[in-house]
Amino acid sequence: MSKTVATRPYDDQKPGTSGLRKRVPHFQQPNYAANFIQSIFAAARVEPGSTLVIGGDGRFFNREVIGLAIRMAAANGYGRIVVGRNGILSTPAASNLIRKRGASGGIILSASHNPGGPNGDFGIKYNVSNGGPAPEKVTEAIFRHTRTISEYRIVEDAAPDLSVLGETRLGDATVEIVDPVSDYAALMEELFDFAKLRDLVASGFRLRFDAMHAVTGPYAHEILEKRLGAPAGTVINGEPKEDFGGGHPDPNAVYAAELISEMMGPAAPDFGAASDGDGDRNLIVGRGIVVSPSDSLAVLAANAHLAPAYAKGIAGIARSMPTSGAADRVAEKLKVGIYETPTGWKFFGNLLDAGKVTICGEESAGTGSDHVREKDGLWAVLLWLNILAVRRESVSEIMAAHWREYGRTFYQRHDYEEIDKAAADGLMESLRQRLASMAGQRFGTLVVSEADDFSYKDPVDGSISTGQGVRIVFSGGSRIVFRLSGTGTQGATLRVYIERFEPDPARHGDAPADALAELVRTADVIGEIKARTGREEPDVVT
Ligand code: VG1
Ligand code: CO
Repeated sequence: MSKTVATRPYDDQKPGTSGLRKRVPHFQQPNYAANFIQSIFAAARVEPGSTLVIGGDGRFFNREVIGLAIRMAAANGYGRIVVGRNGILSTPAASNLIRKRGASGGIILSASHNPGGPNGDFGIKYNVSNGGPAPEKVTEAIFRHTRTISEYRIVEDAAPDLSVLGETRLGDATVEIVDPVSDYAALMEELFDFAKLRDLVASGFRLRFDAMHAVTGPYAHEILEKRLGAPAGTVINGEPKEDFGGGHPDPNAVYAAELISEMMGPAAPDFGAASDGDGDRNLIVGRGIVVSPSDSLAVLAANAHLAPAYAKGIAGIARSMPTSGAADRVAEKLKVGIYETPTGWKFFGNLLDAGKVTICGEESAGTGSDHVREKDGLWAVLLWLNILAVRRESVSEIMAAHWREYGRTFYQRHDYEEIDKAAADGLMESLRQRLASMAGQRFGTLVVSEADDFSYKDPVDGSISTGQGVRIVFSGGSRIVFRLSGTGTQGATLRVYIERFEPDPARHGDAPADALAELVRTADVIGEIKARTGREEPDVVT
């Protein structure tokens, strides 16, 4: 029934911030995907008969790799393989399913916010039994295995039809095709006050959700339109497409411009939101206001108690290092712990499992809680709606009140995409070499108080992650962070994160570009960005 196929290693299968991501043609090389999947199974070392969850964001090449993964799982000792119908599972829904089914792990086929299609991006990510992305010791073991792999195992039979719900036998395993939405929607009903949300919607409150032709379409149709009663048409771009309709499923000002322009216009609904390719990110837009993700994290943490699941309060907050300090001031006021982790959701898993934190977030439009072990786009939308349903204020009123209470942290991230890899490495290396002499240096009115290369010691398992981004802090607390992306597939992407705290309410209405102008200029001086990359401007400002 099953056979062993000889293969040879590839040298470039090192997982990045969130799994292995490459262009589709790269993944289509002989045995490229099979090698990586076999290496996952080798590193996972699961008990025979365990359950594995498989799903993806519906992008081009998903079906082929899902069929392959099912056949390989059946030959590698799994007893039950749970797959979303048509291979669809949003990342948070996959995380939920892993937890709910007591699975030993899950394979998620996605390149998240990266574009899809025959020449777009593809990705494979492994999540462990808590439902969260594999920690670094597992991704390192996967990578080690990819370097020496010589064979993989696969059953000879074809994988079952992914469109038919129910169970079939494949080799010694049972393959179960499940509805991708129902368990997730049930979880959302447990967390939030759906009766109150229905009242809000029935009161004439208007919302718009842009699924960007990605995985959240079916979830948003079911939850927002069917269960909450929002009119048909509330969800736009709600049909998942293999190439995301030619778009870039990244919910930010550049790629969700259609939603944002509607929200800034005269007939704007009360609330707008968008999610990314695999459904774990969220963009929140009020009438006339785009909420910065770092601020959204702070507002959600400060108001979470208004939703049933968090009525008893939160245990703590975790944010990735480049995320602004807005959440820190909320934690201080709530007298709960605040943790600063490297970029990527995998670093939140231990803190959530240990009950040290309830809410986590990243500046890259990811927020989530202990309900799963991934960031969760629709969860953030529903928590916002639950807060709005209780407070009955507009998004801009909520933001203004939040800034009055906590002060405002102006924030921007500047991305320089597909720059020359050697230039990017050189820029970071030069910064690292200058770190020791940086303190005390003056740039215009700014004086450097501290500079370092962020490293993190996990407070639960003691593991250490180094080289996680260069931080330059100025007296007064303003900050510039430089790091290279770990999710790109072409060249290098430089991310420059800039923030400044403003306590004065009279200045809270300033435009972020004005509030941050001196820091932006200084980032170029210190980072030598123009000189080293040849770029005059960032490609994306979020
Ligand atoms: C980016 C974001 C990071 C996020 C990661 C995965 O990583 O900055 O915050 O966790 O994408 O998100 P990087 O290394 O490119 O900066 V997703 O929605 O792609 O799963
Ligand atoms: Co994503």
